[in-house]
Amino acid sequence: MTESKIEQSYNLAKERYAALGVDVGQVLSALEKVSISLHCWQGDDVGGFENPGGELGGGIAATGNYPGKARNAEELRKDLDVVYSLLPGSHRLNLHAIYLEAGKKVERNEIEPRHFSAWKDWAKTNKHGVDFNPTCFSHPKAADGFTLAHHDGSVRQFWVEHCIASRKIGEYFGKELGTPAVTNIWIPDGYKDTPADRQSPRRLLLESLDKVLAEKIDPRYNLDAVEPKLFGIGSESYVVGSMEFYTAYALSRKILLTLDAGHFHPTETIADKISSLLIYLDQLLLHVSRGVRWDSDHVVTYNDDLQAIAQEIVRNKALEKVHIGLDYFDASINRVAAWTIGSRNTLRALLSALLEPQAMLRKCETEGDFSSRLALQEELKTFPVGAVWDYYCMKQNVPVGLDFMNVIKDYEKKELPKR
Ligand code: RNT
Ligand code: ZN
Repeated sequence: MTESKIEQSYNLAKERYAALGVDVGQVLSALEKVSISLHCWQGDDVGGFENPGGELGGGIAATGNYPGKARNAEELRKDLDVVYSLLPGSHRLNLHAIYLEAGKKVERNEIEPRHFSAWKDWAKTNKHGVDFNPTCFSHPKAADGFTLAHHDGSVRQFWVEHCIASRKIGEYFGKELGTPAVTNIWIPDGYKDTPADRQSPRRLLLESLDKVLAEKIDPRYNLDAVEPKLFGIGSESYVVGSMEFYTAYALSRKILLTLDAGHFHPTETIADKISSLLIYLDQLLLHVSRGVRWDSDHVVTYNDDLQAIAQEIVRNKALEKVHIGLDYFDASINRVAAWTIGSRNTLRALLSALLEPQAMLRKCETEGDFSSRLALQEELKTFPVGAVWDYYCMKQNVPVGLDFMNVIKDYEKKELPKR
């Protein structure tokens, strides 16, 4: 498509939205400010660089064997640079502790900011904020599926120390980059089969988390989050860190709660949780993901769930309260494409939500005119959001439409055979 055609379509679209009282120019400046946090672990199937050939374990799994996964941090950054170049706007990176560059084996409870200095330099140069995660899986001390809630106090202590070290790394990124890191704790702890005692591990988890959070860190540098889950691989019957546990925990400790779209019953969506939680919690972290039958972490597609999440963030005026991260790992397709497609979809869903004629819809609702509300909601589904998206991409100097795939195909030809 030529520039003038993109512009023409945009102008027509703009008129359609203006007729509903929506100022598209304002919408685009709001979208420009949105920064989503790209999960480093899509690039190497959650392997990390702690020890070469380390096995992924702990209730999550990446499936597929598409060639070309990043084998070291340099390759991962190179891949990420391509992804960021295909996304309109300026975005963050979500880093896991196992992506350290230490040059030798460092125990998880001994990781330090200096092991992440190359990431910091890269983030600074490219103006990416960084978020962080302790890695409480893929480790001998997590092999029986328990970490912070382990019945053995010495194992718990090890993971407490790892989480404390991780918060300090979050703080370091926050200070260095001038934007707070959200340090998110997810642990796999749970049982495959019916437990005899559901409460004791939860009491231990509470105790461990309180130790992790004992030291106050300036929220300008680091924000803490906890991520609940209903079930995992090997923890089908019971997960210690459930939604109820962590909601109450986050609320009582004034930290963030993380909602992962794949962590609930298959028909339960996280979108409807946002408005309630934001009445009580100041901020949330999202792991935008797509479960298929189970928490399978498929690439985020432009489906109803994603649109509902975006709508809830926008309708609650919560773009500054909801940190939007992605969380999936598909090893069956080009990993740069997986990142790019999911990120572009998330941004496009936010655009679509921002383009909603909220005043009109709410008016129908308060007047009890539900037929008009439904008619408008349905009409909006085929409104020309794509024309606005294309124009936005053009203005942001990133590929329009499918052109991003040409860049990825070229990169794949040049770079991936070397791996
Ligand atoms: C696992 C959680 C967690 C992980 C990442 C790698 O079920 O979703 O967020 O996916 O920490
Ligand atoms: Zn997650």
